[in-house]
This record gives sequence, structure tokens and C-alpha cells, in this order.
Amino acid sequence: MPFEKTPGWLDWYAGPAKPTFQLPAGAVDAHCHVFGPGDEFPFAPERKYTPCDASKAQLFALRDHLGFARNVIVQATCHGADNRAMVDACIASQGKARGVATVRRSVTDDELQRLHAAGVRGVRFNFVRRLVDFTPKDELMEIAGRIATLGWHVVIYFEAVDLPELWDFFTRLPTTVVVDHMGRPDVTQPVDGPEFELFVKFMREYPNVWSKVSCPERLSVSGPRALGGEQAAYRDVVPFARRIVETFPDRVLWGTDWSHPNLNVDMPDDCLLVDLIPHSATTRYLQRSLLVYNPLRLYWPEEVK
Ligand code: 0GY
Repeated sequence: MPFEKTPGWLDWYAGPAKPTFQLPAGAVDAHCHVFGPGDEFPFAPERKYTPCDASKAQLFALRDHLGFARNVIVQATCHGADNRAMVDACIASQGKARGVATVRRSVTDDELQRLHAAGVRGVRFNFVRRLVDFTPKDELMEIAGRIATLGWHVVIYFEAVDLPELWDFFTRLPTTVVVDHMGRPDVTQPVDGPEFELFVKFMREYPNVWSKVSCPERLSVSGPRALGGEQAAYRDVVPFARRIVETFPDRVLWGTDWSHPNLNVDMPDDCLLVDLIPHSATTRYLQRSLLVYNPLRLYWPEEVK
């Protein structure tokens, strides 16, 4: 085996159950990853972790098992700016997957065109310090300007405490901006407390900002054990997701985050994550917006009349 997994690495959960929640037809898992396989698509030298393999075939099997129609595959930091594994998966999906890439300033226009042809519709800027080294903001802004001309958007990943410092940069981005995992709120704080209010203000004042209401398994302190009735798994995350879905129903996306990198405890059965959706998106209208209409508008706009 060419790559040794990071010590303590939790592998993704094999054999997920069937969700009880009936996904709407055409539902999109709009945040998931492929890792390697490492002997085919080597991990990047500058990576901060080495995952287990999570191949395109395994991702597509999960898609079909859970009842999704399509995926948006987000380039993970362990592959750096080498987008080959993600691109290979998009192409192999035969139109059922689109992608979000990581690119450097040195990327050529031809390469951007090749990524577009493969199905890429966005770039990801990552500000989570445990995952990446700092990229100068002028470099990121230059990339944003170039990909804007392709009609792509920027996905941003950051911790809630860093939003004030990043605000000016984010609000100058010239594209649609999609925030990963609701900006990673501290869910032990009140849902109407100052930290989450700042995030809501960000979305309210900047109509180009969207959010993924994803990753309860990362954000939760209460954890995955369902206690029955109102006591859903990851119940402490629900008020945050529900607030964003109900306040900005036309600017939200949902994803499994499979294969769940860097989870140190309680690797979820992805079925549990799907079954949490109706707690945050409580009507069929909200569920269709979250899972079908919104991701189509962003990733398959040619299909939206
Ligand atoms: C996620 C979250 C994480 C990792 C990455 O690209 C990545 O390495 O996104 C994380 O560790 O929080 O969205 O997959």
C-alpha cells in the first residue's frame, strides 16, 4: 500500500441502512468527496492528512443506495490542486456528477476549459487552518475573477470565529459564494446568539451568498444517538440548519460530506444524515428547493427553464 492512513483515521461506514425519509425525485448530494484510490490518484505532497481510499464506484453505490440522482464532488485538500480523481469521477458519472475544483494562480485558460468540459462549475477556497496553508488573498481574488467569466462560483470553507476577519474578502468576491457547513457554527451557542447572527447577516446582506446546511456529524456535540420522538440524532444542529433553510430557502444546498474526512469519533451511517433532512426542511416545498431546484440552478443550469 503506497499511502499510510493518518493514525486513528476512521474509515467511512460500509453497509448503510435504507433511509426512511423519501428523497424527492432528482435529489442531489451537493457535497461529497472522492479520495484516490491512492495508487491511481496519489495524494498531494502538501496534504495535512492521508485518508482511506473512497473511490468513485463506492460513491456512486452510496448515491444509488440512498436514493440520490446526482452528486457534486468537492475537491478535498488531501488532493491539493491535482483535480484528477475528482475529474475522473465526474466524467465516469456520465452527467450525474459535477465538480468543484481547487486551482492555483498558475492554472491556464486551457486547463480551466478542460475542467469545465469535465463538469466543474466552481472552485473552493479553504481557510480552515488545520487543512491548508494560507493562500494570499490577492491570488484567490485573481482566480475568482477568472472563473467568474466561466459562470462558475466560489465555495468557501472557514470556521465561524474567522468570519469577521474574512468578511471584507468574502463580500468582494464577484461570483455566487457558497459557504460550506453553515460556516461551522458553535452549536453550543444560541441559534440567535451573536456568532450565528453574524452568519445570518452575511447571507441577508449579500444575496449572492448561499449555504450548505451540511455536516451535522461534524458540528454536533449531542452526537448521533437518536433518542426517539423529538430527540433526533444530531438534534443540537437542527435549529441552525432549520433557521437557514427557512430564511433563505432559495439559497441552500445539502450534502452527505461522504467520506467524512477527519472525523475522529462516531463515523455516521449516511442513512442517519438523510433521515435528519426533514427536521431542517420541514415541508415538501423546502425539501425540493434544498435537494433539487437549488442544486440544479447552480450545477445544471442548462436544465432549468
Ligand atoms: C469537508 C470537511 C473537512 C475536510 C475537507 O477538503 C478537505 O480536506 O473539506 C474537514 O476536515 O472539516 O467538508 O469535507
